[in-house]
Amino acid sequence: MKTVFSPAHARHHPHHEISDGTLKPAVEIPSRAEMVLAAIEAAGLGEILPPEPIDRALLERIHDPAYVAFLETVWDAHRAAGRAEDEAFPFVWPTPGLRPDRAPRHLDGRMGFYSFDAGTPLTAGTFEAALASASVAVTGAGLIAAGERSAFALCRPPGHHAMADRYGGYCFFNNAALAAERLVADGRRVAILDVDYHHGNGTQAIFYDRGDVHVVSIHADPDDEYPYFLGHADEIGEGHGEGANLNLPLALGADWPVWSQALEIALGSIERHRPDAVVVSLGLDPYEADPISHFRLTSDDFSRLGARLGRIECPVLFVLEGGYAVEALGANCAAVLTAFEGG
Ligand code: SP5
Ligand code: ZN
Repeated sequence: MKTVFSPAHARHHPHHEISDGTLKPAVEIPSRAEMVLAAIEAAGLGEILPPEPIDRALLERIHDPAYVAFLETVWDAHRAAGRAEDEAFPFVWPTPGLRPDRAPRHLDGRMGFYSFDAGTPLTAGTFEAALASASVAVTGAGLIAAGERSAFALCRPPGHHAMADRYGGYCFFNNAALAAERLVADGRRVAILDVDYHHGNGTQAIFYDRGDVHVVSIHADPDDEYPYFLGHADEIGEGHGEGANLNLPLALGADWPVWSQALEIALGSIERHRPDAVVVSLGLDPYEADPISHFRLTSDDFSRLGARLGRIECPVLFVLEGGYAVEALGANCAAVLTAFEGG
């Protein structure tokens, strides 16, 4: 399996996040991608390719052009405002009842307008890193379009929380959605299987009214876990997308017997939609030792997951999402991908 990777990920370098009610050390850090890269090299997974530049028109079919322009210019605005700090957090949002229809002029208003949480700082190279991550995903989709049976998009920063016009959950551009859109442009019916511990609220929202991309997610119950405000089982899609969104929320503490039951339901649903390509939003944060998560998958379970996904009949693109147990992250990711190939 070929991997697509860009060292530009390291230009997004947060030091802190706001979570657990306070300022904490960041968990979405550059060493994550380096650990994954080292592990797939050690496993001999296959060739590692750089991304091709992303088609801006494709980027702007998924993301609002004004949002893309905001991310592209926000750090200059941060410096122009005389701010010397090396990361910037939003802190005020246009919640219901306020005006959601206009982006303010002020930097703080704009950060709030284009985000939905304070867990996701902007840094000097955030735009370049996020654009490279999106390019990695779309290049991976291009490999599938060119006839590969599988490919791995080693994305960082992750993407599945990113909305059409808002960042959050450590995500800026929705890499999996962009990859799916690239495959739709190739004439394919696409399914996205999101196995990250957190609900992919951005992916769901982007495709909610579309029937050509089927979105299925296994995640921690949003009553108890981030992102809290989306991801329930009664969210089934709307309009052309009615029936094309499936949420499988699980109680905290889910282990392989529980989790793999949801996986079978997810794969059954995907099979019934007869996709020509599957994009797997591969979060490794269901891991038992993940520092911010509460599922109990073991490293062996990730091999079981990979082997099971290896039985999907159409081509599969893996897109890296979350996973914060940095020491085990590479091995767990390589376990999925090598078992996929060998299983
Ligand atoms: C891509 C991805 O996995 N994003 C996850 C964003 C989660 N942000 C909220 C983190 C809340 C952490 N709470 C930790 C509780 C354990 N002490
Ligand atoms: Zn996650």
